[in-house]
Amino acid sequence: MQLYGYWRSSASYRVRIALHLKALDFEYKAVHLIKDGGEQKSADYGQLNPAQLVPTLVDGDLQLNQSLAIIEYLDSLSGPRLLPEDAKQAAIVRMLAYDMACDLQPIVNLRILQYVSGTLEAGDEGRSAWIKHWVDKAFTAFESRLQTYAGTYCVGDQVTLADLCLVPQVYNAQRFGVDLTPYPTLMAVHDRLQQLPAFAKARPEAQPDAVV
Ligand SMILES: N[C@@H](CCC(=O)N[C@@H](CS)C(=O)NCC(=O)O)C(=O)O
Repeated sequence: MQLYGYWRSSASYRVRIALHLKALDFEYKAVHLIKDGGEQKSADYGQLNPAQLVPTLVDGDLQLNQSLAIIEYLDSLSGPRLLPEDAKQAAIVRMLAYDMACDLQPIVNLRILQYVSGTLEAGDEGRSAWIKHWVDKAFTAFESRLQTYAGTYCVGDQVTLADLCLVPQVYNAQRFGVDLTPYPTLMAVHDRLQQLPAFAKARPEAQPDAVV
């Protein structure tokens, strides 16, 4: 199996956590999202993902984009289930996962930030304000959901897809200096997840392409 990703990419980070939780061997192929305008835009990488985004998982003749589709595929292969068997619980897990992966990550993704700061001329200050605004919106709702659903982790006491989607967005928010003290439950769950070996191995700074 090969994972094409980037150390700081939150969508790649989710998939790395899943691969480590499932103890699946994989070869990490770094795609530099910044160098020379971004390797994700190269013709070679376009063969792997015409949307010019990471991650891509290659498993034999299967070539997959979209981190949530990749994680559901990995979930079907082995190891502890990231989506509960119970249909209602699974729907709750998906709801929290999508809060992060569908309603937050896409609007703080690199190309959006480049458009805001560059094309719309908002600069670094405008970019920071944008990130803070949307993180606060999403994390306020998530903090509220956790009052209902959290146990040790986002939904009860088992690690689920929701946890894989939360941790990378916290990394991203911290990277851009967002104050996370208004979200104590979210941060408590995050801190417990960070104790798990699979989450530690998946951290951006632990990747071969990390620049720290
Ligand atoms: N919905 C996609 C999102 C993928 C995505 O946005 N990837 C980002 C990194 S987290 C990317 O490749 N950005 C490159 C760019 O914006 O040019 C997924 O979950 O895989």
